Amino acid sequence: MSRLAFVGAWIGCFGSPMGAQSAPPARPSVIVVRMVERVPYGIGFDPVRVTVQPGDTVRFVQAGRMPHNVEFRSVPATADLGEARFGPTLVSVGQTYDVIIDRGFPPGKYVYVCTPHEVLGMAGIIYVQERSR
Ligand SMILES: [Cu+2]
Repeated sequence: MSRLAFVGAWIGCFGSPMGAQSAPPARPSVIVVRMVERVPYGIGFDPVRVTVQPGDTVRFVQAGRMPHNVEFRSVPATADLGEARFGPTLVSVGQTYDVIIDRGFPPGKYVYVCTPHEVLGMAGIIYVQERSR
């Protein structure tokens, strides 16, 4: 906080219009989750857990050779994921699949799996926070 205040004051010295404003609202972020296969821990989502805010995008990136997808298994009762509940299968390296955290994703805990590899423990969690303003 003190560092931010210092920077703000420093910018203000140069007459920037930014200097007089309060902190800008947080902008939507893209959070990358890679689908990986590696030794010795096997296949999985990396990172396994991510925390996001409404408006963010969770971007799944195929980084392995096996087909992977994202199927939500345990979500808040008020969630309405629509087609995002069962995502497409990614087959080629670098292919991506975006899950946009829109109104269908109210704050809470979202557990998902890769359908063909669930038995191997390929699962992850998205925590959707309240918008922090
Ligand atoms: Cu998989």
